[in-house]
Amino acid sequence: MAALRGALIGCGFFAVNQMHAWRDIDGASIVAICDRDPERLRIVGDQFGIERRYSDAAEMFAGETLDFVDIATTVGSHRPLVEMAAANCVPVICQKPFAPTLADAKAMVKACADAGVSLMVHENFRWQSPIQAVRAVVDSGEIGRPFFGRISFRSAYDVFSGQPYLATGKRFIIEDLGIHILDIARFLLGDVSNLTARTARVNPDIAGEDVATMLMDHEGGAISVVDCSYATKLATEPFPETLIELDGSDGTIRLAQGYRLTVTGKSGTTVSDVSPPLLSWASRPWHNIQESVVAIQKHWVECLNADKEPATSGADNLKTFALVEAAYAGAANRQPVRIDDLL
Ligand code: NAD
Ligand code: 89V
Repeated sequence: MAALRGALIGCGFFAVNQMHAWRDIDGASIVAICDRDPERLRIVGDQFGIERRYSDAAEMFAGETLDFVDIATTVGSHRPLVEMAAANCVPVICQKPFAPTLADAKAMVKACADAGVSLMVHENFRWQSPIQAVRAVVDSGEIGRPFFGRISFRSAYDVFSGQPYLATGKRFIIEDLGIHILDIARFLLGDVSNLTARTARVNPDIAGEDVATMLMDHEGGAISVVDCSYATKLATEPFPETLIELDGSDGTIRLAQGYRLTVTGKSGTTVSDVSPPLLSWASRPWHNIQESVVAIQKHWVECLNADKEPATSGADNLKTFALVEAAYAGAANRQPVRIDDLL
């Protein structure tokens, strides 16, 4: 089968990981790139040997024959670019956060559905190998029926040096990072019916909230706590590890700092190291995230070739995005939010 011809829009901080991943994946290659910043276009074009370069996405769609487009710009441009892909009948991957609002996200899903093009949100955290390892244990039935989960991300890592825009938005940790952790909660425990949230801003130098605590009812009966902080100074900085506690009717799972997975279940207790591999182009501590980028992009190629809906399709991601909206609304009025009312 001929390799799928892809184009990348947005050649910034994170797109470099996506470009490395595309280079590692058989069956797809990036044939054109686009960025409105000529310096970023030059840096990424030269690094990855891409000759076909555009400063305008509309010109790129007009000038290229593409099997898919990979949008790695920041959130403000996601809706027009996804709608442009749909109008050109080009299947599309869009970075998280998918949209500024749930109404925008719904319109983007509809535009792609109406055009009959596949849409995947680059929601990669659930593709991290330690998270996949936890899900495999749940699926094995070893701990029985999960009734409680705590999915936790607490850190004081300086994310602002690489991504300065994170310091300036009115929304910060839930929209940027919590969205991943809420998606992991859905991935492990299923869809959510109700959410209660509290937020705080500890760092006085940023505009948005940097601490969020959420309590959720899952439709299958489990309860989870999702807690996120960028104001938590620890003896050993855990960034970017997500720590997990799951209690089930027959046992427990603990994913602890240092990628240590302890399972106590029907067959006793096992402790294993589920550290992600360090890919040749990856760098610690980002290697966990970097490996998941390869995994989600491989999944996209498999889905496109098999005409299958991706795990984090636009439609699926609306259910994660609704949790983000619910968390902000619920934290503002200190009331629980019913998720069905948003979808
Ligand atoms: P960035 O600002 O470094 O890069 C964005 C690039 O897009 C810039 O070079 C900018 O010039 C370009 N751009 C913006 N609008 C454009 C348009 N209309 N046409 C062409 N180019 C345009 O941002 P970043 O830190 O790389 O983040 C990009 C996205 O990736 C964000 O949505 C962010 O949340 C997400 N992200 C995801 C992960 C993850 O693990 N999934 C990690 C970091 C960032
Ligand atoms: O994964 C992300 O979306 C990043 C970071 C881990 C820094 O929050 O923005």
